[in-house]
Amino acid sequence: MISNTPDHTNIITIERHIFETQLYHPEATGVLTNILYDIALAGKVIASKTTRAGLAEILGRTEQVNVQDEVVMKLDDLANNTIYHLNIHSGRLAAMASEEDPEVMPIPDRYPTGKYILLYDPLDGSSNIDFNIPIGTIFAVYRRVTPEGPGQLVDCLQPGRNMVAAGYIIYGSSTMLVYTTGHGVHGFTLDPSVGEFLLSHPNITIPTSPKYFSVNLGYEMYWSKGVQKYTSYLQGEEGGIHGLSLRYVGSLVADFHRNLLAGGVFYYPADRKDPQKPHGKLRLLYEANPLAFLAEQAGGGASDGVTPILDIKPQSLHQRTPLFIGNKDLVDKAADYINQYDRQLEAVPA
Ligand code: P6P
Repeated sequence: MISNTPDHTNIITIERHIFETQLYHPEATGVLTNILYDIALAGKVIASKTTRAGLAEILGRTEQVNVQDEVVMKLDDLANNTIYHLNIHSGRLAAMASEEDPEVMPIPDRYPTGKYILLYDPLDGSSNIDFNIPIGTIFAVYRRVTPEGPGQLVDCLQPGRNMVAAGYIIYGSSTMLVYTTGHGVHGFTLDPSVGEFLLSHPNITIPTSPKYFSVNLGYEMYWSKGVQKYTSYLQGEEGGIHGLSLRYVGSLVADFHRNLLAGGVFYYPADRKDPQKPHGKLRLLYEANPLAFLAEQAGGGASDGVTPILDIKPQSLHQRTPLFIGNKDLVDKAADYINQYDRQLEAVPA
């Protein structure tokens, strides 16, 4: 006997949801939908490894150092290769670029090329792997701008406003995939018993009253005066906002996810701590842009302290940017303090 009780009608897989969202795009040919399927599959593979990292001897460091001059963790390497090899042959992409690889990765001649570009951070926060702290995959999808053939650097250096999809997979107490194609933000939780991402958080919007602010206060001495004043404001000093708690995991996806669901602001400002990284630590293409698309789609905002992240024209593949992201009024307040106390921030590559 067919029933229409919620138990039976509420099982919405990510495949069904992406397909139904695709209906907003009459010109869509299903290719973007299939790219998102493939990312979800990569997430399932990576999740299966992260939940066994302690047992499967894939904890710890490889001998490699990546283009960011960071030691590559074994799980980083596995995640990077999983996403690459699940997408390289599909005929849906013209190129990929990974936070772990120095150059653009065009589709080799032996495979068909498609019309999309995939930029990804395979496993952000990987330095936390050994401590069982949530980590995440972050991705952004663009249409290519070159007419044909293997994708090129110019296809990857598009402003974030051109993104057609973005999201992240967080490997925490549960594995969740959160994505947008420009029609709201939607969260899916992996049900390990059936191996499917099931809709658990439809139409996520950032709560209007924030609960948290997230920043590494250990670096306060290195910040500009405007950012120091902003931080005092968030702590209730000098007529500031009262009642915010400080939560900082040190894993961008975990910090962003908490603020997305509970309300708050995360910021990683430019600092004088590392002369090699005058614009802060986070990457524009693989971290700031996709999360900024999600934040704006959830009713929030994201800037480099002055300029909306999605308006920045990237100059280089691994460009870093300061990042203020979360409740729009809190992001805008940062700009007020920075404009009042600091010279104009430059959103140019490090
Ligand atoms: P810090 C992790 O290494 C990461 O790239 C982000 O996930 C995180 O937000 C940030 O760095 C933490 O950096 O300097 O506070 O340890």
